[in-house]
Amino acid sequence: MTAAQHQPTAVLLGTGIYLPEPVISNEDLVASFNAHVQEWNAAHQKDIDAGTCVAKKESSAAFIEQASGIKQRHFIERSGILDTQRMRPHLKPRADDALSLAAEFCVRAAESLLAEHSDLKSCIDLTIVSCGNPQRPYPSISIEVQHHFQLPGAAFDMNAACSSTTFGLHMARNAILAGTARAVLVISPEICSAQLDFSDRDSHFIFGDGCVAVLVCNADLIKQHQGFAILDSQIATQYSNTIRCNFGYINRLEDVFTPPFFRQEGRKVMKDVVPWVSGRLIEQCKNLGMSTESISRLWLHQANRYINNMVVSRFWGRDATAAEAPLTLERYGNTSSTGSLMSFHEHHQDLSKDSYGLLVSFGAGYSMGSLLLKKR
Ligand code: CO8
Repeated sequence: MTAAQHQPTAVLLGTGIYLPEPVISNEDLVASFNAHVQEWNAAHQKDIDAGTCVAKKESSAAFIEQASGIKQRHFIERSGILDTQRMRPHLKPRADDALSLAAEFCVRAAESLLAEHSDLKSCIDLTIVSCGNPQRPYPSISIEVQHHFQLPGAAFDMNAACSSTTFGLHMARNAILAGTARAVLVISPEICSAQLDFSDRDSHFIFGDGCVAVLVCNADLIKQHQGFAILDSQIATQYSNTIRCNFGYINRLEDVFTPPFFRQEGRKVMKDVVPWVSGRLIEQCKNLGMSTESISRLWLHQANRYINNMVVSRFWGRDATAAEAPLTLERYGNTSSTGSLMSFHEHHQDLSKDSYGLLVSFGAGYSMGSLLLKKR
């Protein structure tokens, strides 16, 4: 093949993850939530008795584990969340010239990855910070991170909700295939505790905080046996209001302030997600001329154990082993766009050379991203 015919291949070379140290178990979370309910109901007793207000119901650790599979999650801080008078983490203000919280998440997730591949640092032509829970509009967190690591090239932030990481990887692969970047760093800092209403029984247990970093590069830069080749990348969207967060600049213009937290119609989401995601994955394999049995592993978005089990059983037409579709949500909760990469980070070493796996996200929007990976 001549140099002109040479087709670049994008390789997922490595990943790094960061989880803040504090952990909140279902039991801790429910104890504080139920104390809040008792205080709230006592304060609103007159209205409850008059029928002008509905008493709040208590939460249950057993329900949470049974309905979602989640047992605990990591957060930036415990005491503020568990304080019934506050119900949100404490965060000390930082000076403008100090590393911001989201950038700190990025640095902690990426530092060992970059140390391991220090020879490639000068080839990182693009840094993408892609997440569903951004800290601020500007200056871009990605530029702050680029500056911190003294990386060349350009940087930008993007958001595709829980599909932010796979959409970021899609952009990274495209840049490598187009020859506009030799290597791309994609990082997803998800500070979910900031947009979660810890006084809402339906959603107080869902999320956790965490960050993933991924280094993608042109195969020509590295040794043959390293990483996973990204052979295909698909993204898709379909408008839906079932998962929504209205936080934004214009909230302060509204006369009646409605707290702009995460909210969802959980049952409807569950009904929509399973056929959409499994159908698209089966179609992706078909279009690539592959059988679903040739896929050894599904690294899926980590929202709910049942969703994943149902997607997996439709995809393969059978139940799968825990190793075929590994879960991390038990320990980390739903860490938004980082979930499938958390699963990949912890569960890829055992795959043999030439094994195939699909890295899959699904999220608000709706949005879905799926990348076909082949172990080199
Ligand atoms: N404690 C005790 N009981 C509770 C609690 C609680 N905290 N919450 C609800 N209940 C009770 C309800 O009151 C209800 O009781 P009753 O039947 O007497 O009225 C009963 O439990 C059942 O309530 P729900 O129907 O609300 O509970 P579910 O079984 O549906 O479980 C979940 C709730 C776990 C939130 C579930 O609906 C779910 O996971 N849905 C999927 C959506 C999801 O995973 N969201 C996560 C965040 S968004 C995201 O990550 C993207 C995901 C998918 C994207 C889709 C792309 C196409």
